[in-house]
Amino acid sequence: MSQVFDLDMIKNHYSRLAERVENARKVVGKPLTLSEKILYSHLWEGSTDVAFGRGNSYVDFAPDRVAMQDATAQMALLQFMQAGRKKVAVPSTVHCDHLIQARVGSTTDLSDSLIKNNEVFNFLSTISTKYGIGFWKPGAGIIHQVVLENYAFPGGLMIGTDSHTVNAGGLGMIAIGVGGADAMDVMAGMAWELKFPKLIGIKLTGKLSGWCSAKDVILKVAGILTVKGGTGCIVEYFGEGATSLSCTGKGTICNMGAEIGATTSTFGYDDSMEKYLRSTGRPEVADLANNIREHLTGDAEVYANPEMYFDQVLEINLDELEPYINGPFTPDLATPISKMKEAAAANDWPIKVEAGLIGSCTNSSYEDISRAASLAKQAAEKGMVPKAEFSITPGSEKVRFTIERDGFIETFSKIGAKVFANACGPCIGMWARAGAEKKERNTIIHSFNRNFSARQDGNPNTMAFVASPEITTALAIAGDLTFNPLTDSLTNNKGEQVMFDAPTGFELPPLGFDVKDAGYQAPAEDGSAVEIKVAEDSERLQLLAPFADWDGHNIENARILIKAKGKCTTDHISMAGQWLRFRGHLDNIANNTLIGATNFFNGEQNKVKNQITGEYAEVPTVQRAYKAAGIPSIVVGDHNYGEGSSREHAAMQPRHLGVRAILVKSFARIHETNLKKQGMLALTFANEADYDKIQENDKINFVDLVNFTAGKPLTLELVHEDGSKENILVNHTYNDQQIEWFKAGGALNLIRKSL
Ligand code: MIC
Ligand code: SF4
Repeated sequence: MSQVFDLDMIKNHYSRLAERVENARKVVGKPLTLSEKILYSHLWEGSTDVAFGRGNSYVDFAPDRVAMQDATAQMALLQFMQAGRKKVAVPSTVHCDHLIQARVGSTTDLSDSLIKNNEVFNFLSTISTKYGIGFWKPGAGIIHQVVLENYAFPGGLMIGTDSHTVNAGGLGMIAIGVGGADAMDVMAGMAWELKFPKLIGIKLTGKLSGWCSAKDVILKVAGILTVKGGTGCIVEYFGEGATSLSCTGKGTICNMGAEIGATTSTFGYDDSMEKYLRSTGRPEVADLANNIREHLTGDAEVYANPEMYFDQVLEINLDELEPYINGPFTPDLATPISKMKEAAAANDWPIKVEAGLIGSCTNSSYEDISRAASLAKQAAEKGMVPKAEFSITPGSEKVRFTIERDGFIETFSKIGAKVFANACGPCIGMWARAGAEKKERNTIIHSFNRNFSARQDGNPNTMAFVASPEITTALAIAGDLTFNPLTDSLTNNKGEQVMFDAPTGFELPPLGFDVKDAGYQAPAEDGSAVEIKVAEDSERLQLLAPFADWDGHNIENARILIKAKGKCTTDHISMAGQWLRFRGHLDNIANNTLIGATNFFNGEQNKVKNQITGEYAEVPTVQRAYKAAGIPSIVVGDHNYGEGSSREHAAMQPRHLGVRAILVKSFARIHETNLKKQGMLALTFANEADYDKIQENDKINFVDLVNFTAGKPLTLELVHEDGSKENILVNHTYNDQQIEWFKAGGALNLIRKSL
């Protein structure tokens, strides 16, 4: 039996929507995009008399719900425990999905992970029970798939401690990834602040056919906008092409909008969403949404003349789209499949595909799996088996149960595919890949969203390419990166040349979804008696100690811990994979701080100069030495620093180890906020070229930190080794409130004080 969660909250919101949208239209003074309707109907103050400046007004919002996954929930809830509340203020959920390692297959892997992560799963289950949080057990599925199936609703506003929270845009939400400290604020009943985003409109015309799928839309968009093109923006899709896509296909597109740095992406409510709501057991929500359809999509004038209402407009014709393969090492290096032969040769990418992996929150819907299965079936019938290792990770137990019932798992098994547990698995480096430790150069292809160095198997020489599940399947069978299933044939076991027919599938299960045990655990009605224990000697969990407040002085004689060269994502700052086990223990996880970043001065990873001894050592070791000696330090970086994950560990670890400031050319949004929340200085070069002025043995003095003011740049004095000095200007985006966080040593300290 299915259950509609929090129906009253949805009813309540919908009952006020018409009035709020009308009011917003008056204030803004023109027709509204869907994004504006959702944002203006979720103001913390209820309404406003002034329109907000896109890209500059800080606005307080009241999200409808919060979602957290196991790897980030630990830190979010360790912080929430200190907020002094009995219960969460808005509906919230925890999902156990990141900590399950893919090794031999679903059943064994799941039971192994229950043993290995017992302490953490228990902590999350108990703390959820206590504070009124819905808990999804290990094996229930990947957070974003479970949220789409159960909680997402058109017109809603949600935040989640994971960058792919944006997936729920597929069901017409504004869903945004945040750090745990932001989630804590909302669960503690406070407003959630966001700089009012700019708006990118993407008009989709035509209709997908043949080998193309929703994934190819976002792979193409990533190629156009690049990994930072969406920063500070909401991407709103519209047009006949948009309504022709399935709801989960829309989810795929929104999901991977995280890879272009977009705050989120969304689509207006339409028939595909209605069908999905009904199919996932929520006809009540579909009926409610149908009554107010016009408020759950952008105004007609906006979609007719998008240039007048969006800050940037793109148009993509789905009739002309071709499948894309993006990578390696970055999700925006987009190659159309017809150009792969040339691109691979020109870049010397290994052509042999060693592994093909289907799954992740991006592409693990019933539709995705049914289309991939149609190719697996053809392979079996035409006498082919995958040349590469081939695996499938279903997105949720609901999807897994249904695809098993419908025979797809059997189809995959016939060609030797492995089915892993319903979890993140290889997407987040939880993949015990045999031989990865040899660090050989090799190629893999997957249907996930991220392909940063070392992300899937810990091997920095693995070149991971991102594609649709269909293309992933075809290339795993061919074992060849340059195989183009649209034009090329393969040799089968009888030595004949055979070609694939284009994949086919089902938008939704023809027989409906089914599941025996979806894996949900409801919280206690009254959790006040529930006790939360964290063992003193635990290596996995550690209660948080408050960070020190600012001493009121300029920072002086700061050393450069590392000047990072090129890409420095959250995976470079705080690696996942095996390190996920320490996500609840700040001091232990701090031992991976910046070990993946490349040192500008020697081109090496995890090797920086210790200015006390003059010797080179590992980044965490050197930083611990500075901390012990009371020497302040700063980290310098390039563009889009902190791209990728929402993990606030990437901000808390340097903070814990005593780093004072991060100075870069530009930041990714979530990471910048995480730094501010944790009481760090997040600064950008006013003049990008000043990055080149920073030398390895420099000492840095803050000249005017004592006058830290919103909207005013700061001055740093660089003292070079030869005694010469020069000043540089650095910008920041702190508002008054955020400056208070800095002074207090972090936002949580302010809450602690108010208790
Ligand atoms: C990811 O895809 O990198 C993650 C793992 O889901 C992260 C969250 C985390 O680091 O725990 C994300 O995207 O926010
Ligand atoms: Fe999990 Fe990968 Fe999705 Fe992150 S991107 S939530 S690791 S499946």
